[in-house]
Amino acid sequence: MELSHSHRRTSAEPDETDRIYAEPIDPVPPFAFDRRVAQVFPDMIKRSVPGYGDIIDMIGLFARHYVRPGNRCYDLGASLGAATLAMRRNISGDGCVICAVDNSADMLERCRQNVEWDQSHTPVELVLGDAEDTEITGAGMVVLNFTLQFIPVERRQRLIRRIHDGLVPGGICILSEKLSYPENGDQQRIMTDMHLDFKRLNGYSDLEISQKRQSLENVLVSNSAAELGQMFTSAGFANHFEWFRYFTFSSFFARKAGGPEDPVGPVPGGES
Ligand code: GEK
Repeated sequence: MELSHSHRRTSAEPDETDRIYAEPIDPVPPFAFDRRVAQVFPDMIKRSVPGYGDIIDMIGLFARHYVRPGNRCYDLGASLGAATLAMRRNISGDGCVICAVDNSADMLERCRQNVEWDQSHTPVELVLGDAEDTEITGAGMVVLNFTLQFIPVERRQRLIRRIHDGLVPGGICILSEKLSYPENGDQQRIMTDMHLDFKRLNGYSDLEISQKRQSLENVLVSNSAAELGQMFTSAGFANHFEWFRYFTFSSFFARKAGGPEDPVGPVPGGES
């Protein structure tokens, strides 16, 4: 399989512009992944999360490098399936299955359309359910791309442990999150300001930015990088590190002990 960006598009439908918070709303309801969000989600996440497209592309490359024939892969909080398709387009080994899980029926319905539209061959199981209840087994790769931040804080460690336990030796977890900086007020303020400017640069008005921020209060709750690192360590991962950061947006790589020292990805006819 050649490396290229030619498969970057991940939606069956062209992106629809996010205008959900463009008009005044009073009171602003808590953010929910409902039908309106599902409709505009690709546009919303690209204009709101710095580096999102690059993280998706690199999830594909991690899959190419680490997923081995026969592995199961999980995309927990799959939304419209961008990470699922990135993995799918990069897995060439036989016998792999990708399990895409989301607890929003509206998001999963659009994910189903995107998976049906995509041409690559690895089977995808679509699961309408809670990431916390998903049985994880025989996993070569588990992706939580901006999902953990929506799960109650006190239950996050349990999920990270379940992911670790469900990975095969040498299997990997990619965890992307918006971070908080409790020990560095200056950094928190500067990175937050820069992120607001990033959203303005992408065409969001101050009203949209402020209403979206209100809607996410107590819905999206961030951890610090140190807290996430501690979760990986307590769960038993052999190593973990941050491979990406852009303002407050971060992505971690964590690997379970064992497996081949230097995997080169699924080589046709190679070991399982
Ligand atoms: C992407 N990963 O495009 N169980 C299952 N799904 C959940 C849960 C839960 N407990 N809580 C929230 N979700 C995607 C982007 S978006 C991130 C992920 C964002 C789902 C929720 O329905 C939504 O689809 C997703 O997690 C979070 O790579 O919008 O900032």
